Parts: sequence; structure tokens; C-alpha cells
Amino acid sequence: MKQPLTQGRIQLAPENHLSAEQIQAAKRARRGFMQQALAAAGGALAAAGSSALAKASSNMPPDAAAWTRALGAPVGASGYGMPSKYEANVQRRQSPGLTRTPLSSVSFTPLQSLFGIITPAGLHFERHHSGAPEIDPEQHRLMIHGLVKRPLLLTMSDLMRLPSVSRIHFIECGANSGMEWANVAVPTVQYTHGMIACSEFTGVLLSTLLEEVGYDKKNAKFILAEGADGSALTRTIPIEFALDDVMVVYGQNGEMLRPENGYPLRLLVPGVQGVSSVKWLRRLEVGDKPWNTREESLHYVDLLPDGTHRQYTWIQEVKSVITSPSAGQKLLDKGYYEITGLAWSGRGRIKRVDVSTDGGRNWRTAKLQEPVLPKALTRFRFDWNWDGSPALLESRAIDETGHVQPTMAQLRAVRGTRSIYHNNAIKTWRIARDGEVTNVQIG
Ligand SMILES: Nc1nc2c(c(=O)[nH]1)N[C@H]1C(S)=C(S)[C@@H](COP(=O)(O)O)O[C@H]1N2
Ligand SMILES: [Mo]
Repeated sequence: MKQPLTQGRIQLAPENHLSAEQIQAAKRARRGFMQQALAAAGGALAAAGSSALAKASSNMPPDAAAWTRALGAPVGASGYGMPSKYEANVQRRQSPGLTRTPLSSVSFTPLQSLFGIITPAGLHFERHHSGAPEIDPEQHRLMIHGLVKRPLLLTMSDLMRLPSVSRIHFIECGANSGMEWANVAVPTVQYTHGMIACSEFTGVLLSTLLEEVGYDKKNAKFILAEGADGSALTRTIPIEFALDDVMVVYGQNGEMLRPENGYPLRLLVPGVQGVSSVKWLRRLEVGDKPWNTREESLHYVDLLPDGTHRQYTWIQEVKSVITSPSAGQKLLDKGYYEITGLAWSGRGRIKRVDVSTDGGRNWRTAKLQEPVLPKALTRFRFDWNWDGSPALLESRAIDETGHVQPTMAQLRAVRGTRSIYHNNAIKTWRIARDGEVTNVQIG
């Protein structure tokens, strides 16, 4: 199937790559194709209307396009609408280097292909420790017990009768951008930053449920959340979070959760690393101390320079990334480009995003797209004229609590070099003279 090769004056990355060799081969092949296309078009894509390429097509003015002269697909051709076949390249993808078995793996959101701040449910990154179970909602139960007066076993209909809220929040895996610690120049923003997604979630506030069961206000300090998947993933949540904005979620972007994202019920701990947002939620226990489960003592800990492990890191700190232009793409011409990207903070709203085109020497403030919501993705835009010389594009976000996104060097000075999790460093994309955009680290 023919895929669109360009968006504006940006040549898109060859998306179906698996290895570095295949990426290179795909790039060479596509470059060859583009050169042929450009030659056929008389050199200028912008002037395609009058080009030999355009004249060769019978669909161009003054002719009416083939689809204008025929009837289209009937209403109801698809009961559940799917993207155009021309968008088939926009896919979640796995990194071969990270996937030992697809049952305990991650697939990344194609951030380079998305607009605005909402991630379509089918492109929300997925991370499962033991595969995605198929749960019959009629059979599913949520148990709430521990330091409570009235332990409860709830059905989905019980839950869906309770007062609900809808809120837009991101979920970011703590390991997002993890490969940047080792300076593995992964080829696209999908792999550097694609373990994040943002949805409108609907469900019941955990505080509502805790009131319902009459939790022990004096002694309750932590909640344990457990999943119904084969990994029975368990995480400790501090009571302050639980009583604040934690949600027990069944809806995602207006419909029920997708199976991969926890159908029929998941926890959402806004602003906190993804692993705490336990999917396929089946049990909540109220307790007075942290549980030290496997997923919080063996995994999801940060090895510090002094050899100790940092445990129980909750917040996803302020972070941003330019999604276009980004690594793997190619600028086809000098002139105007809209630099755009995403910023977020687990502490609240984004206050400002600065953009640099010279590797962080000079910064100018980007425009923020409304709405700017707490613990949600924020879209930023920046007008830029590329003069054809090499450039280093960077974005730096600042949140409403005053936290500033650090450079990789600043982060390494504190955290050392052996971390996997919590990398919120400024990301640099290099633009070469020929317009090729690559993933680099400077300083
Ligand atoms: N029950 C259960 N919950 C889980 C997981 C899991 O494997 N099992 N993975 C966690 C991790 S590590 C992350 S980053 C998020 C990812 O959510 P998503 O797959 O909806 O993107 O789910 C978390 N919740
Ligand atoms: Mo994760």
C-alpha cells in the first residue's frame, strides 16, 4: 500500500523499521525514491500543481477526481470507524532491543504522527508484565478491604452507579526515555518518548470509594492496588494521593477502556509513574505501612551514584519534547517550519515552554495551546525559519511549581549513569545541512 511520504515540507521517518541496518536501508531506498519523485516534479514539491508529476495524474484540476465521479462507501460499511488506509503507517511499535517476549513488553505511542493532546485509544502505549487478559465485565469484581469498617465486593454495575468524574491526564511509564541514560541513539521520538499517552478518563474518585467503605482515618497511611492479570501486579499508593485525585477508571476517550489499557477497570494515579496505575484492578487494601512488593523493591528503583537504591519515586517530573521536526525525519527545503511538541508535569500545569534552535545557547518562549490542564499533556508551537545551516533543536518546560526541565548533564550529575527510570532531561534533535534530523546528546 502506498503511504504518504511527506507532511508539509517534512519527509516522514520510515516507520516500519526493526533494526539499525533496516532503518539505514529504508532511508537509502526512500531517499532514492524521493530523488526520483523530485526529478519528475521538476525539483519543487511546493510547485507540484504545475509540475509534470501533477499533470500526469488524471485526478488534478481541471479534471474531477475519480472519487468525485463515483458513489462512496455506504453508511454502515464499518460499524466501528477505522482510520483511512492511507494512515496505516501510524502504529504503536515495539523496540526489538527491549522485547524479550511480547507477553512482558512495551509498545510505544507514535508521538510524531499525533496532533493536539489526546492520544487515540488504539495508539495509547501499552506495557504489560504478563500479557493483556480478556476479562468478562459481568464476572469482574473489585474488593476493598483492610483498615475499613465495611469491606466491599463491587460489580462493574455497582461501580458505574456511583458519582463519576471525567478528567484529562497523562500516563507516563517511569522508564520512558530510559534508553537515553545510556545514550542509545534510538531512531525516532516514538522510541525516545513514546511511553506516554494522554486521555480523557472517566470513573469514580478513589476518595468516594474510601468514604463508602469507612476507611480508618486515624491509621490508614497507604493503599495497595492489585491487578487481575497473570502478574497480579501490586503497588503501594500513599493515602494523600488516594484522597486527592486518584481515580478508579472504566472510561477512556468517551468509551470503555481498551483491553490493553485495563478493561474493564483500572486505577489512575495522575502525575505518578505509570506502574502505579494498576490495570485490570481487582483489589484495594487499606493499610498503615508500604507493602514493599516486588514491583517496588526489586523493580522501579533507581540506582544512585553512591550505590544505594532510591525507592518509591512517585512523581513524573516536568518534561517536554519536540515531536516535529524530530529524529528520523528530513527537512526538504529551507524556509518556514512550525516546531511543535508536548510538555507535561506530574506536579500540575505547565507554566512555560522555551525552544532553542542552537543547542540551548539562546531560548525563546513557545506558544501554549489551550487548554493547559494539570497533569495532562500540553501542546506547544514555535515559528521557525530554517536557513539551511545545521541546527540543534531543544525544548525546555517549566511547571507551575517552578520546576525547570534539566539538561542531561545536570541530571547525570545528581543521578549518575546507571538509572533506567525518571529521565526528564531536555532532548536534542540535530538538523544537518541536508535536512536529516537525528537523535543526539550534547554536553
Ligand atoms: N495489572 C497490571 N497493571 C499495570 C501493568 C501490568 O503489567 N499489569 N503495567 C504497568 C505499567 S509498568 C505501566 S507503564 C502502565 C501502562 O499503562 P498502559 O498499558 O495503559 O499504557 O500500566 C501499569 N499497570
Ligand atoms: Mo511502566
